[in-house]
Amino acid sequence: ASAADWATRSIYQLVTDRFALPSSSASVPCDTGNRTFCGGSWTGITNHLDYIQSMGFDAIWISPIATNVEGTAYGDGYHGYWSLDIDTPSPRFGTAGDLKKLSKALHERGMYLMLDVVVNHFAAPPLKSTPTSTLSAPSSISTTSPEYAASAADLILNYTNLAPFSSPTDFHQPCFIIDYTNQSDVEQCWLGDPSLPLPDLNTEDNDVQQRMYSWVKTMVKEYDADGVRIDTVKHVRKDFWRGFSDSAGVFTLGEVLTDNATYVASYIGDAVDAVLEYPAWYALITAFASTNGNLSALLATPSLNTLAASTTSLNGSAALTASFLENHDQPRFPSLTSDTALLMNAMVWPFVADGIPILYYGQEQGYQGAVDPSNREALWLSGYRSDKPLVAHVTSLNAARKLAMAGNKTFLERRSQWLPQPDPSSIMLSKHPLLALLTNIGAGTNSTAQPRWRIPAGTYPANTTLVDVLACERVQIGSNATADTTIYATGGLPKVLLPATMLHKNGGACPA
Ligand code: ABC
Ligand code: CA
Repeated sequence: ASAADWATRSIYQLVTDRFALPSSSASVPCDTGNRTFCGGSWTGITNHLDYIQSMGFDAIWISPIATNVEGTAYGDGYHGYWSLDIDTPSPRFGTAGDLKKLSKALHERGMYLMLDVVVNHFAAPPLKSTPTSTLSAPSSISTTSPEYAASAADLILNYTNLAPFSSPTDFHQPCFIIDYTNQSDVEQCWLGDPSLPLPDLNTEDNDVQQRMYSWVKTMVKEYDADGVRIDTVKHVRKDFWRGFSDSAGVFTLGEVLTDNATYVASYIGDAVDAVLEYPAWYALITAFASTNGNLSALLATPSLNTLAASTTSLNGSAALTASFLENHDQPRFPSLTSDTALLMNAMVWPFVADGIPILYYGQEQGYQGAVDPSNREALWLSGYRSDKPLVAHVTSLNAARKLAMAGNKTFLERRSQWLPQPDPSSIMLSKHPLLALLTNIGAGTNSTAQPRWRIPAGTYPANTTLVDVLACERVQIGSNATADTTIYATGGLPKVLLPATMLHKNGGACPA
């Protein structure tokens, strides 16, 4: 599937090991702190597609499928990012046949499959391990510590287990990235640390490059994937990626982890089809993680689409970003605040923003895991309950976006726009015909202090009846075509508005 195909979609991101057990009757504990396999599998996912689809998602992104290293100082590669053998799907998650069945089951439902691929590195536990790093000291070694500074060249690694690249010359010379502002360090030095080095693939080598290009092509074909999420994009020279993306032959979504919008935008089009919206994510967290959050930071975040349009060789109106509130690398939002009104507001943004919305599994069940590895809880422990308030919230948000697409042919092309901020604790994001009214006043503020929104005259015609699809309540635009319409918040909750006429056709959101 192409970028334009993906633009209409809504993605559910999951960690295969943590999403669903192969047999639904079993209930197995999963202590995230152990950093080991909990038993989730591809068959488990296949058996729970109803759960995902009934919330309105029409694509899934699964964690990397390759066989990973086990028994390292930081546990096992249950998450998939520590490649050992990229030609063999991990037997931990099932067989190649199971994965193909998942792909087929998705396609029968009209859903897409996104694979996650790692090119930048493999993983190789050192033969002599650093004694100070153990599971009881789980945070990574400080880059200022003596162990880290110890020459990476002293590492004794066994490359022979790695497949298909098993020679030191297939990798860059050992050195750990210390200076993230130095792009050649970022590209040529290694991620990881002395306790678990991540050998950095020599993507400058022509043979290595050709083998990775044909590898991705084979992967996509073998599992009939519709798209590819690419890990650690900024750690490989930019001009490696376009050929890689073309070779994949499907939509590519890159991870460029930084809050620097100009930097992130420079990868769109020239390297990959789209990027994860990390810059706006940083602002989103700043805005909603507390009732003192700075909302204008979100308004001030430069648009990746605009930046990319002026700095890269992009053309067309394809979706260029993907928006999210949570993922497997960042603390879950409820670990930052227990205020459910703030959470309900922050969750709205990815569904009204320009990017393809992504929801990280477990968010709909109110999971609260903080930093990695706590944010990778087993979903089976939730019972996959669909009567949870956040499940309803997500379902309404997906429905609103789909109704907006159905109601307005230019919904996807028209860039979203922040309307003038009416009040320090309220903001309004318009992506016509959708209008999101957001506030970070929080749930605890008494009713007289609720903020107000002011929908500028002309946003909708006078007398338009809008429906807040979250509460299924009507909101009336005033009869005076030149006057703003003022709306007050209740309980610090957000509103997602659509013209009532767009709701009648499809059911789903609010019954007419
Ligand atoms: C494990 C443990 C951790 C432990 C660590 C040593 O080992 O779980 O507790 O601290 C995989 C696993 C992880 C694992 C790592 C390392 O490997 O999932 O559990 O951590 O072994 C991708 C994936 C991610 C994956 C990898 C590696 C890459 O999504 O799941 O991790 O295959 C960098 C990369 C980014 C990568 C991320 C984890 O690390 O660029 O691709 N994600 C700065 C740098 C970023 C850097 C980030 C790390 O720190 O610029 O490049 O990301 O936290 C902002 C700035 C940012 C800045 C942040 C901190 O502040 O704008 O630039 O990011 O203001
Ligand atoms: Ca690299």
